Amino acid sequence: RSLLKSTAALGLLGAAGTLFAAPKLKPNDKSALIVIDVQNCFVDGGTLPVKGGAEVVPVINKLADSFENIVVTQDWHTQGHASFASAHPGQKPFSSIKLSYGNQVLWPDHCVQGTDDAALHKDLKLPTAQVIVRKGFHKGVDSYSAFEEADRKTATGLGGYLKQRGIKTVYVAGLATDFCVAWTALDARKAGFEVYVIEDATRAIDLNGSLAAAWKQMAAKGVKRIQSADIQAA
Ligand code: VGL
Ligand code: ZN
Repeated sequence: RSLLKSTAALGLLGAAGTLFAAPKLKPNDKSALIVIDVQNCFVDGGTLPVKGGAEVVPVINKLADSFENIVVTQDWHTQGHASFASAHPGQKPFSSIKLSYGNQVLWPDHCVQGTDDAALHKDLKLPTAQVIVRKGFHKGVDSYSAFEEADRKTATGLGGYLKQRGIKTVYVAGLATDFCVAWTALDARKAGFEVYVIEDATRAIDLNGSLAAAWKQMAAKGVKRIQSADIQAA
């Protein structure tokens, strides 16, 4: 009798497992996937490689099938850009300095406009993407965020574009989790969007604890951290 009882209990547990499994997220016509900076510069062989950067490509290609609206970004710097260590005599890549608009991490020269290094990764297949936003093209100002430059004044226009198209929810993927993905996600919240970051569709630079700090800041601002498997496959 007790055996019967526990078998029944196990059965119930099993049923509960299927009944209460988290429902998948279903992007709709008011959702957009924002694919951040999946460019040659940020993968092996590029000028600022992010560890495992190319691994996001198949994940993003598959995710794209679930989205009606897709935005792609490209880091798109001038030669001699203010975010390049080489533009500041005596400075080394991955150090920080103060510029007119605040602190700036200095990077190796990367993603220069029109170079193969700045091109989108050749295996990224997003035929239905509707707009490509380029950012960081003002020589004196960086722009990690796809919404607003680092002076925190100059808009890229992406917020207006998404709003005019009736988009309410954005899902952010790409490179790098702790810089351009995080800044974009935070600015999307600031602009009033519901925001998900798809963790396994991102890879991080992780400079001096920047990855943990970015997740903490995003959580504090209501950015939701999810995995690609949480999204309903097409
Ligand atoms: C990025 C550092 C410099 C990024 C861009 O895409 O996360 N990081 N420029
Ligand atoms: Zn950059």
